[in-house]
Amino acid sequence: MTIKNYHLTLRDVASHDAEYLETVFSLANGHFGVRANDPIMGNPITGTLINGFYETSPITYGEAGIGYAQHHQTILNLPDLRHLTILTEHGHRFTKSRRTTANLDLTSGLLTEKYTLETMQGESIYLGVQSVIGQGQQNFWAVSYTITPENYQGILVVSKSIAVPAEAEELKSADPRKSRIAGLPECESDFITQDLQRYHVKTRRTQESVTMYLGSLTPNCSLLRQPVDLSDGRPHVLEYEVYVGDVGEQNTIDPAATFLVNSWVGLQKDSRDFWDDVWDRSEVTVSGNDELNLAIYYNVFQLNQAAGRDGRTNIAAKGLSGSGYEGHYFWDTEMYMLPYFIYTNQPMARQLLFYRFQTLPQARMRARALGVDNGALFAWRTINGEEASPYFPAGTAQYHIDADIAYAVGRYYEITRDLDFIIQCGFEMVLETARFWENFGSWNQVDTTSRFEFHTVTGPDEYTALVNNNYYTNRLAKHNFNLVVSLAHEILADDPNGLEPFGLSEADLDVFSNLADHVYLPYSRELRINEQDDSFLNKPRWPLSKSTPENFPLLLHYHPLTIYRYQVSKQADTLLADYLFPEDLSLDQLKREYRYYEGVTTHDSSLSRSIFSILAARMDDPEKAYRYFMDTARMDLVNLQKNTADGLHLANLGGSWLALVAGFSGFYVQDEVVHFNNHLPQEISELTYRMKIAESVLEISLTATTTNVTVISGPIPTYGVSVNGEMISLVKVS
Ligand code: IFM
Repeated sequence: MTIKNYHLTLRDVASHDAEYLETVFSLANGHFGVRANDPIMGNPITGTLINGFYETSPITYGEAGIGYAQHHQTILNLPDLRHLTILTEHGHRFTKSRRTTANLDLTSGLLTEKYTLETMQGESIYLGVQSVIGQGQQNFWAVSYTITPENYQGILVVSKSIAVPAEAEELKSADPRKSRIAGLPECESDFITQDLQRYHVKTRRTQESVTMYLGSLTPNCSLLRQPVDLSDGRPHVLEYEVYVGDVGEQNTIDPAATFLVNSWVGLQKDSRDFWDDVWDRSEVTVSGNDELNLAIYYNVFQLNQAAGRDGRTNIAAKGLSGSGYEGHYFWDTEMYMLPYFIYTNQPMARQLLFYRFQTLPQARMRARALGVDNGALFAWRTINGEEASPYFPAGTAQYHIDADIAYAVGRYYEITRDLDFIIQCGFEMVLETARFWENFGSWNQVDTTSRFEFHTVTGPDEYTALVNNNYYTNRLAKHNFNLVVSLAHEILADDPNGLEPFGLSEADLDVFSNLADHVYLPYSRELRINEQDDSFLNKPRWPLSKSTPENFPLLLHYHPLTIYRYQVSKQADTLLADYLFPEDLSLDQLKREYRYYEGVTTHDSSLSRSIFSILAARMDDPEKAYRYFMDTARMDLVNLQKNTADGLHLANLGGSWLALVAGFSGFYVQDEVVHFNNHLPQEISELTYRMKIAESVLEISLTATTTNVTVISGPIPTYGVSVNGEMISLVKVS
């Protein structure tokens, strides 16, 4: 398979909203992200975001309650690294700027843009901007400006510095998806030499700090008031590099020496090497539709840009492309984005899971705050592991997050057999979450049946809150109980005393097995479908057919209590469980459920459509799957949710990969057998992608009539492979 030379460009780039462009063309490397702000106009609020660098402030409640989350955690908006000031020799400043082209090379990570600049007096020049972010060298970002005369051919005075941001006003928005503004941090800036600036930023409450350096890479070029003579009519190039330190890093680097090593060309190579490796492991080609192919390439690109790689950080709901949702990590990671990493890059998946592990102490404290004296409850939304959701009905009440994390640990182990990780970290998470379920649920005797139930819970559907027995939650809790038992047996098989450090006996395992067997899963005999919860099907239906597009998303137009009283879903809920556990239900039941829940779902959440696409494919309705997939694949490129300006929808990006892999190619793993089932829609003539399972890179290629799976590198796998229901033997291609 040849890696195509994919570039993201937008037609009529100048007609797009500036903030939308800033997000879409943002560059990131898991450590920090640089929004593609106009270098002249800038963006007064947001420019650079560092993963996990946040400020706290007390949450003020009108009416507080015991155990409510105490502190906001808000990612810091750091200075705009792309900003440049240009004056004519007469002191006329170029204040008007028009972006005429933008081109993001997805195979190298190089962003190339062109602008036309103008002073109030009508003098104009062209500005070319190329920028790249270090991928191996994760502390670096570099930019090259090319200035060319238009009607102005005199001397220019160019200045570049990291500017201390102005205090931004708190946003007055009723949109809960937008970020709050963190208070201004302490900032210090000095010029070590005329071509090297140091900028130090420290949060006031958390007392965390980061040091940045800005250096000129152009010989004899001062950062401030550098003259550039355009009278020769030729383009003039100025190159700069920025070092963005790690959070809390001691100031031990020698930036001048480091900058010499990481030249502009060096950083481009560093970036290209990284992307070569990514595409080698996870290339996806959708033939027959270039636009779609580009979209999926872009999504995979952005997933890789967003993911924290150090085990200390994770993937924010908006990645590092915007400050929406305050830079918080949600269940989005485990259920929507982690699968991509589990099946293409296991060391990264391990790091993302490790992040959760190191928040276990906070999760234990959270469980205590909820009156549970054994077990752990992970935060619904967080950066530092503490709960940061001030609205518990759609926050802490979504305690399915515990089982989501356990589920992800299980999926990781299934494919890696990484027992070391399980013993060191994974098992403790699965055990502590199982203990939470054991303590938070309750037994209920109904006629002759003993049921283990979970009351007052919010499932993934955030338009239905604080109900009893959410099907998704209960099904995932049941899985959590089963998983603790099966992983315990893996540990015991390795070491008969292996459970001692966890204070666990075989009798405890019997308790978990018994709980798993008795978790109640609501089912409607009348409709012959799984019920979203005990009350959902009894509520009046929201009159979706009478609602006009202006009424959506409902969360921006109606009080939660209005929405909660109706049978209306924001996103896939019961269907999400059906996707995760295909063995649970017959195709007929799936079809009934799909029809029913599709009729009450608004897809107001970006986490919804990908799941509807996957299940439509499984139901052999590839055309419907394709329609949902189109929305999923291009969500941010077409600004479908109308808030891409606040950042990309990372869960959907992961979901779009899943829609191809789990949907059109019917991939799932069960009982050590990897299954592929061809559900390709006619709009796609061929789908080819790569995945890494255990030590083998597989290439899967589907057309309307063929399904081929080959080993590209690594050993022939020991696990079974089933294609369209038949077990096959894999061969290695050289
Ligand atoms: O985690 C999601 C949730 O499921 C729907 N609202 C947005 C959150 C962050 O993406």
